[in-house]
Amino acid sequence: MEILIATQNSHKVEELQAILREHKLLTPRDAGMDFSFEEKGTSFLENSLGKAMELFRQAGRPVLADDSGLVIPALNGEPGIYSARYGSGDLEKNLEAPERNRYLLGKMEGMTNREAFFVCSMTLVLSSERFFIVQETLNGEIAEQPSGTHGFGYDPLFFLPEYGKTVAEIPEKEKNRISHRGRAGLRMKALLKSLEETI
Ligand code: ITT
Repeated sequence: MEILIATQNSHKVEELQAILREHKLLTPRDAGMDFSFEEKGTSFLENSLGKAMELFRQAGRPVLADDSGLVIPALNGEPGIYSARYGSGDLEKNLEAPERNRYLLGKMEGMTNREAFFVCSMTLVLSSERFFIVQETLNGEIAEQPSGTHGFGYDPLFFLPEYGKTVAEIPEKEKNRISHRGRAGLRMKALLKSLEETI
């Protein structure tokens, strides 16, 4: 089926389209819409539901939203729901990922507890009273320096001990199999299949 995806982030669309292969994901731009959403929630879940509901309100057709980010317990949960704008302060534009990653490494200088996890909260809205939310995580550690060129955002810093590599150093297919977004997307795929008859 065709699903509108409530995001401006082309990396998310690419990763999700590779998982939801049997569906056609359309960005608001593909659908001729100019969509933006101010995230005011206090959790990934609230922002994911908010984004999906707002686009559904405007478009009136099935919508999927992904709100995601990086959580670092030693930084009291930062960057968390502010992952996309972390380190940007009052700047009008968000920092580019390499600068943001440098900013994060600076914050963590000298810290020995480098545990971190990614979160992805995914919402499918079929009508204003009919929606489904899946939230998944990926555990890892913050590396001492960036490495790798795959993926996006914090991937070059996100070290997976069981691989001995960062997420940016593993093939994209493998990221999709194990990541927060990959896991949430696979559950969404199964859900969509089970809902087939009722949509
Ligand atoms: P939309 O709101 O338009 O979907 P966004 O990039 O602003 O796009 P979020 O508010 O969900 O999306 O912020 C997610 C940020 O978290 C993203 O910009 C990255 O910096 C980071 N992030 C999320 N998933 C990631 C992943 O798989 N790998 C690396 N960084 C990720």
